[in-house]
Amino acid sequence: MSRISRPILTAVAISCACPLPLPAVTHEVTVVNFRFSPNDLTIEAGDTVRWTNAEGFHDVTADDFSWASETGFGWVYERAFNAAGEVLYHCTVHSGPGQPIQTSMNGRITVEAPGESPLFADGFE
Ligand SMILES: [Cu+2]
Repeated sequence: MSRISRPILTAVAISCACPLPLPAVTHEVTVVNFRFSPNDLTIEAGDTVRWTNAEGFHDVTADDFSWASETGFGWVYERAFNAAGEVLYHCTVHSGPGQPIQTSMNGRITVEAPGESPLFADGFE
């Protein structure tokens, strides 16, 4: 081993001791029977949600209208969510922004900050 390689290896080993972010995940939502299924998702920042319209004439549109799929039959739309917070969306054909997800064609995505764990979230609020 040369004189240079050991400090470099040490530096690499130290940097690798930091917790690594979880790999991004794609969450599937099916559009069927005038509903988003599931319509209430919790994901980590950086994850992707993919909506598949399996039935009917619909779209998926952010309640603040910052993004939207096409409107029609048989589309697939996916989007990554990188900022923590609550994202509300709806189908413009059958509902509107702010309608209840339980009874309307609306959905909610809760985006948690990286490393935020449900195990600890309750105890420190
Ligand atoms: Cu619809």
